[in-house]
Amino acid sequence: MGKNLVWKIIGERLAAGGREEGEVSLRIDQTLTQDTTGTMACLQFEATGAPRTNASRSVSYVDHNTLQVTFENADDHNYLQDTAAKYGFTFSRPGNGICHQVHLERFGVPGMTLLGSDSHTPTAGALGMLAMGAGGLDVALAMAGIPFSIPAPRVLGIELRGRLNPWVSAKDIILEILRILTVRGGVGKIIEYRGEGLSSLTVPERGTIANMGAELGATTSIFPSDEQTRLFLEARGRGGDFRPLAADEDASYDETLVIDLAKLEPMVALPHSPDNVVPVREVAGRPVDQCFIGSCTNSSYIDLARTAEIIRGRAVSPRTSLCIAPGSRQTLLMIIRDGILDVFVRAGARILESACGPCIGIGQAPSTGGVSLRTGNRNFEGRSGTPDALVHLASPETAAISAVKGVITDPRSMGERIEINLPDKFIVDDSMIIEPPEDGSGVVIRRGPNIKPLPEFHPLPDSMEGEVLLSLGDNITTDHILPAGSRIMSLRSNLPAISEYCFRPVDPDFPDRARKAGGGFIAAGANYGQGSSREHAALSPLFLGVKAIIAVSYARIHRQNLINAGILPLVFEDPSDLAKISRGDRLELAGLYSGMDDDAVEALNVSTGEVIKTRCGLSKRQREILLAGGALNAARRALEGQV
Ligand code: MIC
Ligand code: SF4
Repeated sequence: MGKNLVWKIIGERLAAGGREEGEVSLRIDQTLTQDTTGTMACLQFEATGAPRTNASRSVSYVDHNTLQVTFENADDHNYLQDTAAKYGFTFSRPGNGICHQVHLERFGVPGMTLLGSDSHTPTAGALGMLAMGAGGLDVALAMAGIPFSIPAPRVLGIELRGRLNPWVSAKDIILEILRILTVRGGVGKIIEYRGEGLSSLTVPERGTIANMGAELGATTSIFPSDEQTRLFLEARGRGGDFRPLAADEDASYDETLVIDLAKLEPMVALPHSPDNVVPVREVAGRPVDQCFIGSCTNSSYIDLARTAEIIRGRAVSPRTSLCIAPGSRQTLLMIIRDGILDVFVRAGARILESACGPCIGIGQAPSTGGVSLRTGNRNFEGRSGTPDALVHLASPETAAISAVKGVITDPRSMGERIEINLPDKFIVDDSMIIEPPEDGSGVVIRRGPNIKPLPEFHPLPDSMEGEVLLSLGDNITTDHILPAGSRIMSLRSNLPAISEYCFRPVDPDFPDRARKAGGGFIAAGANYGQGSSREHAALSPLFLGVKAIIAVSYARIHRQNLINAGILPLVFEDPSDLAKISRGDRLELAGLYSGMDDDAVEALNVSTGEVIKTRCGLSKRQREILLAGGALNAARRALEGQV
């Protein structure tokens, strides 16, 4: 049996472990950070004592909280620019674009590994990279030269057959896959796309699909590097980075799924989950207050060119607001050159900065109870900044025609297909990218008053007791645990201040209660911590005294972030035991050291007298991290040992 592409790349980059060991440690070629996870990543990189990044390229992007509504934000950006110069990172200035779009255009290289402190880093899988999201600390450690570990993945081969019909696009493919597999369907897996249907999908379209693999919970997604990849790189003056890559003809997969592209139709994810997917025709006619075309999922030139052809000569409906954010400055320059921006402005669209913006609640919060139709990847409750907004996710085609009609509209009602001819050459202008000096040792780092030191990390004790602070259901997102939005994101480098918002959407009194109780435990259902890579969703609970979580299951990145922070993530042996833990109960966990070795820890519910069996499922490396009091302590020891 031949090899699939995933294991070929793993084979090339393997530092330790393997399929049998249950974990693989990979050498990381490139890293990316973005501003709202990057300040913490840089503070942690500084704490490792490493003089300069070890990666062949580390890019520090400022693309999330670019509004600078208060000084904290601007201070953070200065800090990031200075750390980039000092430690050898390429710096992408605010306004240069969304990290995942810019990384595809300027830096991604087929066959390389990429680790990014953002859950949508897998977007670069569109180029045949093995690109993974992680907490800032894991990225900091990768920059310090420590390999990155993931559970040995199962590989899901998704075969695409046939060709898409007019008005059906890449977004509809991934929405259909989400409908089939759900937000938990990709956990523990890497998705590898294959089949003859690939040949008609350009790299940015593949990027849309790889991007939303994060919503499936997948470790990452990857496409072969083929003729489309070559064309994409050559059009951007990077033909030299091309390298053909594919699975062996007779490659085997742990699981397979076949999608017939010709059978797909325009799809939409209804509030409040990316897997709540139905065909657009089922909700056609629903009034729309706002449409947003942008985000790292659908903001490339091809997305905007199609949007322009739909709204050319038309006007945005008076009841609807249409906002458009080009994904990168390169795309912005191209749509200026090709007259597309002119079409948008004439139609009455509002043009936003090339940044994340509305996707993460930074501006354009919908009206109370408003219906928003967006081309992004997440429609979690409250994420848009309006707690009761009804956010729907769809393709740029569906969003554009709906903005014109003022109601959700199936783009197939437009009639004949609109053909877009992609330019052979794209404008290359890297003037908002700053390369670091050869020697950054003399750079003095500006640190604003909002940049606070890291918290103290303590080794895991052998026993713990305390109160159950929250008992939660399934699919709790990191937006529930530590919400985003411009105001709260400005506090990402100030743990004491941001912790005041911990669990606010679930229980606004949580920080006070946690402090009064002297910390404690959290119980939760399946897929706890899905969504973002923000390690603040682990660090804030740690800061408020959370010692362990017992859940039915976890999202990969969040579970590792908990371990990195020194919080023990336990799993119910019997998922129905979640019902045996209520808020306010007192728990006792004893014999943790031997329990971790034996993969069996008993939690005594002192309030009810019941004993609840749990598992830890920790690798040797993860046990060591917890015993050392978190990944930073463990890494410092390892790095000292190297000297
Ligand atoms: C997101 O889409 O939720 C974010 C904001 O990009 C996060 C990162 C963050 O919280 O800073 C992510 O996806 O990892
Ligand atoms: Fe930015 Fe939204 Fe993409 Fe996250 S999902 S990186 S907030 S555009």
